[in-house]
Amino acid sequence: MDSIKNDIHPSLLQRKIIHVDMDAFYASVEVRDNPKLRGRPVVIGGSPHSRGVVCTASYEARTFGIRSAMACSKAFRLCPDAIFIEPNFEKYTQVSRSIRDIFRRHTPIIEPLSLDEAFLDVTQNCDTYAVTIGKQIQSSIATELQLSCSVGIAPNKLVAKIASDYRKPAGLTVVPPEKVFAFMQTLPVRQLFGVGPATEARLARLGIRSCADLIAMPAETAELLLGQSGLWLHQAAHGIDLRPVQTHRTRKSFGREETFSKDQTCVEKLLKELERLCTRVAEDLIKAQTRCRTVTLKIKYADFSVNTRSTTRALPFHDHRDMFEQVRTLLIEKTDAGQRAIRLVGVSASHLMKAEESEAQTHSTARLNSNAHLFETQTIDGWETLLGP
Ligand code: TTP
Ligand code: MG
Repeated sequence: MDSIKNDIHPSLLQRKIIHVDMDAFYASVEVRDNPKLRGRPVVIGGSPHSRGVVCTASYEARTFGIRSAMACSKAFRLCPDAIFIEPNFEKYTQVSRSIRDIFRRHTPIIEPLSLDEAFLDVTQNCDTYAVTIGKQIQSSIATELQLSCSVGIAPNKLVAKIASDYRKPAGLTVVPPEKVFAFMQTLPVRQLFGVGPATEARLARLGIRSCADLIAMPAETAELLLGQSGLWLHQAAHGIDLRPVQTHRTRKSFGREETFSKDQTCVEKLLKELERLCTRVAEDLIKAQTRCRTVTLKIKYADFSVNTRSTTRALPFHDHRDMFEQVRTLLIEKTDAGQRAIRLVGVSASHLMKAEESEAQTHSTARLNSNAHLFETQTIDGWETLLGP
């Protein structure tokens, strides 16, 4: 990795990536459609007296400390004058499609990350500078959709995404290959892809707060301290990311969750809601012509602490009843349901298999082993334990 410090890493000379992220997306769409809201603190989420959380807030509302994922009641306490608006997902999906149409004028290599952000690979656009494309996109979005976005341009996805967040709103930040290393030096580790609050705290306990701290240590030390993810983090801290822009993202999971209007301790009521969620997830799986080998139960207790428990099987789950039976077992055996109040429950399905693929596997496995249930595995605190014979 030392060569990176002196020379430009070869991977930084291979791609030109643009990351576009809309500014205060849901809020900006609502303000656009109701000019009376312009300049006012706007919060998208439930009503201030509901138990919902804030999806996003206009920049005016952010000056009061209101942030995404904050309880609406807290947002109301911070700014009683804020205007609270229910999200209109259909509308945002429609706007998101129009934004993608604008991207497509410049390249077919687009990887949407959510409704409001995407990576574009413009390596092949040899006759136009990436900066020019970034500015054209900002200008089209402003004139055609009356919305603003921030743009990051860099030799890879990691740096482009950090760059788009560097100057918001309506910013455009370019990090050319020769500036990547210096740019990364200045950043806190939290900016690296995959570093959430838990990893950030773990790194801080090891004295690692900035990318510069990671850069200062040999890769072997990072691996020794943090395992496999230490190597990725060490590389990322240098601004190296080899991931291509992926145009076809295959879905990895389907999930549904519900926040109760009142914290729940009654196990029967929890089970009733979980049964409903299993039915909805199973419907989603059928629509996508897929089946799952893992079901995960998510519980958020009244104190907002979250607990997930899952079961993975060698063979896919049959239907919503099969999933629900497993979820019921997880709830009763692996959570504090009934003893601690619960705010939210969720069910998700992962380890997806195409329906026909799972049919083929079911038949071949059935021939090998009629006691397939003995191959169930269970994930406990991240460790896979074989519950087999
Ligand atoms: P973000 O891009 O994270 O936020 P933003 O576009 O509102 O603001 P910024 O200018 O900082 O980019 O998320 C895009 C949209 O996704 C956001 O408008 C609402 C939704 N969202 C949620 O519903 N819940 C969340 O916790 C977050 C972070 C976003
Ligand atoms: Mg955004």
